[in-house]
This record gives sequence, structure tokens and C-alpha cells, in this order.
Amino acid sequence: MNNTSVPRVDIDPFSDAVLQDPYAYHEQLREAGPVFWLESLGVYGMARFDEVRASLSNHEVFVSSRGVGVADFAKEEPWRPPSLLLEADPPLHDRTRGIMSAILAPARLREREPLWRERAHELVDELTDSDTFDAVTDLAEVFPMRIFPDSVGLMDEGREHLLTYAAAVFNAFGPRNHIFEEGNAASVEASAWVAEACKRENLKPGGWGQDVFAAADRGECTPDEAERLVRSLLSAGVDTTVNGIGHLLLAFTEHPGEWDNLRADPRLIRRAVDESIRWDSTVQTFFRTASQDTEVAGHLVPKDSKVLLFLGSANRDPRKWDKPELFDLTRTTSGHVGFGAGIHQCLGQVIARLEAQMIVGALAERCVSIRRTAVPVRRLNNTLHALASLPVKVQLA
Ligand code: OVV
Repeated sequence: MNNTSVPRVDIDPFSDAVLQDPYAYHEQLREAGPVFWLESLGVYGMARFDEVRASLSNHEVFVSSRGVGVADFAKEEPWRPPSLLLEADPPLHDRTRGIMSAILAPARLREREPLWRERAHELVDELTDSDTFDAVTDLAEVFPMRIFPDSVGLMDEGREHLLTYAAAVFNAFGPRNHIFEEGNAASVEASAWVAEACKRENLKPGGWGQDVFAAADRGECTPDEAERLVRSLLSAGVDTTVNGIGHLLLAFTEHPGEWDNLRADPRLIRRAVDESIRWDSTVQTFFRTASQDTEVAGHLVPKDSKVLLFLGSANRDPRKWDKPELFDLTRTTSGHVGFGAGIHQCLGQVIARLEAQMIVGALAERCVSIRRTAVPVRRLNNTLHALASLPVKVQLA
């Protein structure tokens, strides 16, 4: 094996053009080879399903503790103290993950389901007072904000900082381009608010935040670690679900027949949520760092290399998926890497799935059809495929 033969690719995955429409570039990345060298960043990349999934699953070789953005924490100071979950390896990761998995266990989330369902119906009632609304600014950005901060037990004042903060967190995985810098400037105040919001004295009883501090009381982590674990909920729990719900609605507006199918069989909502994450993956990319020399499909990836994994491309790799560009409720969508794979696979996916099922399920009960009335507008982010606006018109049942 040698790396002189690793194909070189001259695409900047963090340019405005790629972030606007990543799917227009993925084929070129996948066709370049199973692993390639990205000239613009000086990092390796993988964009085919098999290699992306295998790398995510190989956490000993492709480590997270050196950062899952382009910055190598072994060489550069992180912009904020590293996440104890996302930016950690075992054994630390397994301890913190264990604490959070117990708090977010599916059986415990089910207790919140009736309240969330009620909130979903309330919002759908409000929206369907009129037959037109914006599926992003009136729905996808609103629903998670009505249930998630309360579930954590966050203080009431200042919650609007959550979306600004999350956008900055996901921008910061990319290079210091104009998007990173703009996000960072806007997030100074938001970061200060988040730091306050994560403190024990500012968390209301009965929420996940206090549950984390209860784990600290049992000696499972320190109080400082507890604050930073709460910070993970705030970092990863809002912008992701906002755009996941946005993409789910976008998928139905682009594939109206699937809305009819969902209305005919409401149990399809579970599959619809997964399939929409495959079809338009909110988290498009994450990096890993090679902890040792390793071979990928006959090519050497040297120790200390940063590797960019294109989750959104893997989820549309025709080597894996039949007609990948179609949102198709008859396909077996499981196995997609939209929530990652391996030990870091999305901790919050049960929450994300429930939120999306509740709000879009409630909308489908009420509306015979949903059509878009204008071209969707994207909001550029270095990691998230994100929507700014999706104006729709619904026909009530
Ligand atoms: C998955 C994710 C994204 C962003 C931040 C974090 C996790 C965190 O743990 O802070």
C-alpha cells in the first residue's frame, strides 16, 4: 500500500456553493475513490457508504478526542472546552455516555410523550388557522423550542440564544471561513448565556439537567463535568431537530405521493423520519483523526491525519441505495449513517425521532396535502444542511 496513488480532489467542501447544495458535488467525491485527498483543506476524505460506515465504527483508529472538526486538538487549542461525549474517546466517553444514556433511556422518554403530543396538536391547531405558513420559521423552529428547553429544565429568560449557540457550535467544526467567523461573532453573548444556563442553580427540578447533577451526587461524574454534559444537550439538541423536522416536511413537499401514503397508514411516520434523515442528512460531515497508520481500500492513511467523513454522501451512495435521490417509504432505510454509527451514534436520536413523529404526525392527521409555494431557502452552516424558509400551503381535511 502507498499513498502516492490517493486521488486528489479540488473541491472545497466548506465553500458556499457546496454548503448550499452538497448533493451536486457528492458524486464527484464518491467517484474519485474510496478515500481521497482534499487539496483545499489538506485532509483525507471518504464519501462512499462502506468506508464512511466502517470508519465511524472504528473508534480506536479513527479517534474523536482530537476533535471532530478540522482543528486537531493535539496541535490547536479548541474554541471551547471539548465535549465530554462527542470529543472524547473511551474510557472517558463510556463513562459520560453511560450517565447520559440512563437519563435519556427510551422508557423514561415515554413518560413525556403525552405532553409532547399535546404540544404538537396545539401548534398544528394554531398553524392551520390559516392555510399558508412557513414550515421552517413557523413550525420546525417552533416545535423543538416548545418542548426541549422545558424537558432540560432550562431557565425561561434568554432561550432565544439556543439557536444562535447551536449554529456557532456546528460552524466551528469547519475551517475558519467567513461562515465560521460570522457565527462566532454572534455567539459570544449566546455562549455566556449557555454557560449560565448549565449551572445547577439555574436548572429547574424535574428536568434532564438536574438528572445529570443527581449523577454527580452519586459520584458518577464531578459537578464540573455535569455542567459540561448539560452543555452537550444544549449544543446538539436544538438545531439538529429543527432541521430534521424541516427536511422531513421538505421531503413530503417534493414527494406528494408519500404524504398520501402516510395519511393512509399513519404508522409509516417512523420510517418517514428515518428515510428523511437518509434523504437529506442534517449533519452532513464529521471529522476523525487517525491514531495510527491505517489502510483504507489499499491506500495508506498515515497516523495523525484528519479525515473528513461525508455522512450525507454515504446516505445517497448508489452502491448502497437504489434510486438514492428518492424519498421512498417502501425502502429499508435502516443502516443509514445520518445519526452516525458505532459508539458515538447519536445519543439524542430517540428524542429527535419522537419530536419529528409527533409534530409531523399531528400535521398529517389534519392536512390532506402540503405543497410548497416558493423555493426553499437554505441557511449556510459548515456542518448542518439547514433551512431558513419553506413556505407551504396546506389543504385541511
Ligand atoms: C453531536 C454533537 C454536536 C455538537 C455538540 C455536541 C454533540 C456536544 O456534545 O457538545
